[in-house]
Amino acid sequence: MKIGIVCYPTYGGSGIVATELGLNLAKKGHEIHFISYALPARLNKFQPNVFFHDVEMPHYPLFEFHLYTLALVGKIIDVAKYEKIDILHVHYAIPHAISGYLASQILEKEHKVKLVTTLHGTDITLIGLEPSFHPIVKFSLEHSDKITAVSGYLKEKTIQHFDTGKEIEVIPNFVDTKVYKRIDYPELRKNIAPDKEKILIHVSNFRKVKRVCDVVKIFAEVIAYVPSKLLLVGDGPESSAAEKLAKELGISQHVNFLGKQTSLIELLSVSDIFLLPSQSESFGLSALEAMSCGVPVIGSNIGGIPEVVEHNESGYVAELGDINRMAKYILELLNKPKKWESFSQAARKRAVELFNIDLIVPKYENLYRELLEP
Ligand code: GMT
Repeated sequence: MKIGIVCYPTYGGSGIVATELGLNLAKKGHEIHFISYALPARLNKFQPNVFFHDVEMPHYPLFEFHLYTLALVGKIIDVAKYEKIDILHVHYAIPHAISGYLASQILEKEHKVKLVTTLHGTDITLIGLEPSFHPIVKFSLEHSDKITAVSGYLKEKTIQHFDTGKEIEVIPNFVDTKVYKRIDYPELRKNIAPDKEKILIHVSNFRKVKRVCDVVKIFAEVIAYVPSKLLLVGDGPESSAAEKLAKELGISQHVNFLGKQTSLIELLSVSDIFLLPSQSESFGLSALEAMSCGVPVIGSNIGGIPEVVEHNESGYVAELGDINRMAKYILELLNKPKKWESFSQAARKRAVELFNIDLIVPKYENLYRELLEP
């Protein structure tokens, strides 16, 4: 099949899912055309059957604001027409779904394209609820040929807020468990934790919803009992607040701000606990990648997190903002090596058995095929 994939190119989970999906489909022989305003973060090396189309932004003094939605429509039309795309798969509804719809309508007489919209989270639970966006999201969902959501939670939220009457298929996010696996990196572990401290890790885009300051507060409670180090991977609006807090709490020498990193597998492999105390999370892809590397997850009991992390098996979930409880859960695992080992194995097993790329990508392939059936 010839598939166009529209996504955000940044480090966000929706862009990562879209990119990994496209790369895997390309390996299976499909022709994949990524369409975005920059090269997606994980599309950093040559692969056969993979093409990238840059959305160029026209500048004109009259336009005080960028007209990205329209520039994207133009690029989709161009790519769909000349590359003969069968399926246009847009990730994150705003504005991709409405751009996809407009492009397919404009093209209708010349070339038919089926539109698949995958919902990722705040496109439904936050931004999509803005009064000016709500009718557009609702319309674009009603006019998508297929809608998918990355968790049961997100499906329910979509029905609740948008009531389109259309079927929504849950296709969970996935991880390549052959790539994301725990490997020994003794040198790296020694560099980070020279006195055999435990290692806690958090990976995100440091937006407010990720509650990075909670991560620092939880760590402050843990380090009071167990010598540990905290790795903060990623960058975003909350970085400086988290840094300031670590200084105020007198623990900054044990907190490593690593910024955006590409070698996640190494860092996850040397980590003992992954922290995700978010206040909004439709799935929690970073938690799944950690689990695949055998890292138990401590997170909040919200959104799709409990669908990924099985409480008391592969990690623990606690009420949002319950720093005390999350710290207690971490200490429980750090102080009991046998328990940690069984959680680590359960986390890996869950990733392999439920969320492995080889199980999930065929679900998208089947969905595309069904849409193309005459
Ligand atoms: O929804 C967002 O704000 C952004 C989006 C992203 O691009 O990172 O994150 C969402 O999609 C991820 C991939 O499906 C999920 O793992 C995240 O849980 C989800 N974020 C939220 O729901 C806040």
